[in-house]
Amino acid sequence: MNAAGVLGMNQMLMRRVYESGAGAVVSKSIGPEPRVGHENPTFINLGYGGLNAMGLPNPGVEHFAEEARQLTASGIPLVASFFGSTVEDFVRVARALDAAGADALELNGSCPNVAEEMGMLAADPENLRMVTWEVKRSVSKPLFVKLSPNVTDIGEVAKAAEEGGADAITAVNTLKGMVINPDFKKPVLTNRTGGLSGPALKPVALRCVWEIYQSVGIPIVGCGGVSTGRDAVEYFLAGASAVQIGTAVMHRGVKVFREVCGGIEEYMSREGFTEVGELVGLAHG
Ligand code: RRO
Repeated sequence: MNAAGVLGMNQMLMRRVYESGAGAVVSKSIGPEPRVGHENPTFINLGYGGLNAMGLPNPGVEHFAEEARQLTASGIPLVASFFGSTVEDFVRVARALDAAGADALELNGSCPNVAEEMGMLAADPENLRMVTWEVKRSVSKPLFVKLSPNVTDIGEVAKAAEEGGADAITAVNTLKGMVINPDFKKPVLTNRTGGLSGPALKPVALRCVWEIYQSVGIPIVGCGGVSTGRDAVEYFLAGASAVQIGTAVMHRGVKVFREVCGGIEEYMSREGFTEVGELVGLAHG
């Protein structure tokens, strides 16, 4: 899959992701109302990763539902990412995306770039359990819960999501960071802080998947710095059953999906595996 936030704003872009070899597509996180997001600069290419503070720009659920309908009518599997600032918001947006034909929903409780009440639901296990529960009982589709690496015990947070009824965990969102320009003596991003993604995030995200695998029984979708087949295999060995690709799409374009799939196949045939499932969690012994 593509990671939420990358080529997920409309059905034409998501169609392109699917036609480029992704098994399913993930939307940008959709909220109750349209949002323009933060002012530029909102993205810095650090070479070893990206730092973004987009600020949840999205067309709002009413508009996006139409994009979702058009996409799913052609049989393309859609995971609709969504957020809210209250439980009622989360439930309302999730229900609308469910009704619009999304095949699964990804609850984003982990954006590092907005005010606390909207961003870091996934830092509080109790709250996350409750919101997951309320959403799960309101929708008919599988519910993924996307977690933040900016927590002390991600296993505990994942457990709370599982207890709330999550069908899968997506791990992880971006790691909070910042860049200061010494000439201007100011943070570069308008938002000051942002979320670190790409290769720099990979060891952290992989460790998160490892810990989550030891703490829950539901499937894990790995996300953070995947750009080759070998990266994806590392995630499978740590316990993920699928991966999402974000920053690498920005650097290498949509061809990265086929290249990663090809790399996974190459590894599997060389090592004598026939199904990805055989790799899942293997590094735990
Ligand atoms: O839009 C963003 O600033 C953003 C979101 Br919603 C998120 O979940 N993760 C991220 O790094 N940026």
